[in-house]
Amino acid sequence: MDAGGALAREARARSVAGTAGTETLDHCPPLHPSFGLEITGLDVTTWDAATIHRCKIALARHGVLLFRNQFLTEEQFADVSRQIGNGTLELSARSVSHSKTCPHVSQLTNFTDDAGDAIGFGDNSTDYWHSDQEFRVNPASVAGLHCKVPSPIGGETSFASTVIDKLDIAPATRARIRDLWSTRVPASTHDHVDHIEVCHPVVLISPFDGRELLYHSENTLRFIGLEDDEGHALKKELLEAILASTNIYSHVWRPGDLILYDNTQVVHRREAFEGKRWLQGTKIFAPRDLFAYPIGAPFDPQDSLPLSDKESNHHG
Ligand SMILES: O=C(O)CCC(=O)C(=O)O
Ligand SMILES: [Fe+2]
Repeated sequence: MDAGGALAREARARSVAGTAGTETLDHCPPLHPSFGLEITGLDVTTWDAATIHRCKIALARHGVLLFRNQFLTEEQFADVSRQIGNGTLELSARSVSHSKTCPHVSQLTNFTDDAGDAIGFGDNSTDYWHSDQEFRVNPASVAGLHCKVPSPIGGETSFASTVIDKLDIAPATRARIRDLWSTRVPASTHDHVDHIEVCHPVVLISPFDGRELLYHSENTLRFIGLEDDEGHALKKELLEAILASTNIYSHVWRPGDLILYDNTQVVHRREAFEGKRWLQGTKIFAPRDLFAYPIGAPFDPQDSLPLSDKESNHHG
């Protein structure tokens, strides 16, 4: 048997294994001891179907994927986002951020055009821990961020895992939240979404591996069926568990970084920054066989008591 033939057979076997999803990317370096992977040695503009499949599995298992040195056009970023999801993207809820040439890519930046007009959403007053799209009945729950210009000071994006097994939550609380639902409303700057209150389950189940995921953030407005005080206390208890310092990964951006994250496995926020910063974002409908889905419903505020009016102004 010649060496070339053996190598070709091996490559074929590898590619078949990849197609079947048996070859994982789990050897890649973690971003944090309990979640996230940096996928190395890959160009997302030329990845093949088997590699895309392996990346979907890696995202379903690890919650956050980082790819360095991906200098993408807006069209390439939108295509990559469609490929990692179910093929459909959602528009950002802030129309000021819609790219003029590729509206499903949002411009997250304080850069201005030649006339001095904003080219995107540059406000930094909304840096709360959140889950993208949580104010929608049907959230596009996977998201992409692509770095064009990192800020010279600060401006990391921080992620905290919501995988319940890894959180310090008392067993009694864990049992209590299993059948609870909570609500959200859009921010006042969200002009591209219905301004209704929506409810979602507090605990989601990953169809990939059965893990329980906490769908909870600073934007949680009320727990259905709980009184005000009880709701406040529960909100605080759950946030403290998610935001334990050992449960957070803060990403320091470099130009060309691409991050894909599953909003059911992490919450995130932008950290304070100085100077110019330019990220781009996509909101991605996830394949339902691999990712938990926070399918919700409109909620009638007459049915329950609010946590407080002021908390409805948090956002991301
Ligand atoms: O700019 C960032 O670091 C995060 C932006 C973000 O959270 C979003 O667009 O949903
Ligand atoms: Fe976000």
